[in-house]
Amino acid sequence: PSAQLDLDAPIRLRTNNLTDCSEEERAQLLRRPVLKSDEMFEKVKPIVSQVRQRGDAALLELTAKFDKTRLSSTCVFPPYSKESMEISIAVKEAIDRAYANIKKFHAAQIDGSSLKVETMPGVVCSRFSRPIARVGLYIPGGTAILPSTALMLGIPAQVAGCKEIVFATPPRQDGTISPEVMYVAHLVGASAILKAGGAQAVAAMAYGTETVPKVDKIFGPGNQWVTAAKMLVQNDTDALVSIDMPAGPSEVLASVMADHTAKPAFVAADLLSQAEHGVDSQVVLVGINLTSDHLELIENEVDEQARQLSRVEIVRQSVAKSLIVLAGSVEEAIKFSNDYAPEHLILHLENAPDKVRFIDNAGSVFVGPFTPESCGDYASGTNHTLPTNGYARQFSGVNTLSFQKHITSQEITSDGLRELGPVVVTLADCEGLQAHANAVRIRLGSMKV
Ligand code: HSO
Ligand code: ZN
Repeated sequence: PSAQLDLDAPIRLRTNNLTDCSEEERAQLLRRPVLKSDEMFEKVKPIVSQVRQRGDAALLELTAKFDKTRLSSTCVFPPYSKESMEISIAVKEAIDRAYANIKKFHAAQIDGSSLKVETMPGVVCSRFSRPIARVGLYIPGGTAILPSTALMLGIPAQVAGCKEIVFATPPRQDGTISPEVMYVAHLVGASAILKAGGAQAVAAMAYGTETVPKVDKIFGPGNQWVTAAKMLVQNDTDALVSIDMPAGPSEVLASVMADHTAKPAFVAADLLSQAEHGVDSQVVLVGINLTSDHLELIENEVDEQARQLSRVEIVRQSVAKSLIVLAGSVEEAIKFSNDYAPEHLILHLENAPDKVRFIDNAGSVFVGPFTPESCGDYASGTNHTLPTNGYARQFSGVNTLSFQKHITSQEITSDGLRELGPVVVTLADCEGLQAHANAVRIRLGSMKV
C-alpha cells in the first residue's frame, strides 16, 4: 500500500533546519504547492461562456451536473421562510455572538470621514467614500458548510452600505441551502441567494442572468474552479467586475511560531485546525531553539490528535505537504515568516505581544497561547478571508474598505486658479496638449477683463 493509505504510518510534518540550509533550500521551503492556473482556465472558460450566453438554462444544467440536484429556480429571494432558517438555539446564539463581534470590528473600519486639504490657497482637494452598490459573495460548499464565511463577507458588505448583497453557494442534493447560511443571509440582509457553486456561480454573478442580479465585485474563497473563474471574469471588460484578491484563497496556510514556552498540545491543535480544511492546506511550524524532546512531544501530539479527528484522511494528506522549520533565534524565525507571508500567523512565544511589531507580512496574527486561530476563523471579530499563497506581502484580508471606494474631488476659486493656472498651462504645453492649456488660459483671460 502507498504511504498515504498506510494507517499505521505516523502523521508527521517534514523537518528542516534553517540554520544549516542553503539559500536554494530556504527558497524551496518558502515555495507553495504549485497551482496549475493555465489548465484551470481552459476548463473554466467553456463553463463561463455557457452561463454568459444561455443564462439560467445553462446555470440549472451545470448545477444538475456538478451538484447533482435539479432545481426549478436559480435564486431564493427574501423574505426567507422560517423553515429555511431553522437551527438549534445553541447555533443561533453562537452565530448571533459572532455576528455582533464581527460587526463591531467591521463597523469601526468604515471610512466615513471626508478628507479635505487646501493644497494651496484657493485649491481645495477632498476625498469621500461610497459603498460599492452590488456585491456577490461566494460561500463555498463542498466538504464543510461555511456559515462563518457568510458572516465574514456579509457583515462588511452590510456595514459598508452595499445596496445589493448576493450570496452564491452550492445547493445540497435536496436543492436547499443549509439553514445556517440562510440565517446569516437574513441577518446581513442578503437580497438574493444564488443556489449554485463553482465557475458557473461566478459567471452568473459577473454577467447576470434572467434571474441572477449582476454584481460589481465578487468576493470569497473557493476551490480552483471558483478562483480561475474569478480571475477570468475580472479580465473581461464586458463583465466590468472586480474581485477581492488576485489568486483567491484556494488553499489555507498557517504558520505557527513556537519557542520553549509553547505547550505541545496547543501547538499541535493549532496546526491541525488548518490542516483539516482540505488536502491542499499547508501548515508550517517554525520552531525556535526547540530541544529535540520538545519537538518530539509536539510531533507526537500532532499524530495522536490527528487520529482522533473525523477528517483524519484529509489531515493525513495536508500534513504530508506541511513543514517544520527549525530556527536558531527569534530574529531568524521572524525573517522566515515575513518571507513566507502566511495567511495566518500564530505566535506561541515568550512575550508574544512584543513581537508583533516585527511582523511585516501576514494576513492575520494570533498573539499568545490563548489565541487559537479558530477564534479568528469564527467569532473574535477579525475577518477570515485572508490573502494566501504569499499574497500577504501586498494584499490585506477582506475588510470594510473592500466594500467601499473613494471618490476625490477638487474645488478651485478664481484666486486659486490665478495661482495654479500658469503651472497647468506650462505642463500642458510641455506635453503638447493645447486644449488642456486652453481650458485654463480661457479662464485666466476672462479674469483680466
Ligand atoms: N481558516 C479558514 C476559515 C474558516 N475556518 C472557516 C473555519 N471555517 C480560512 O481563513
Ligand atoms: Zn479555519
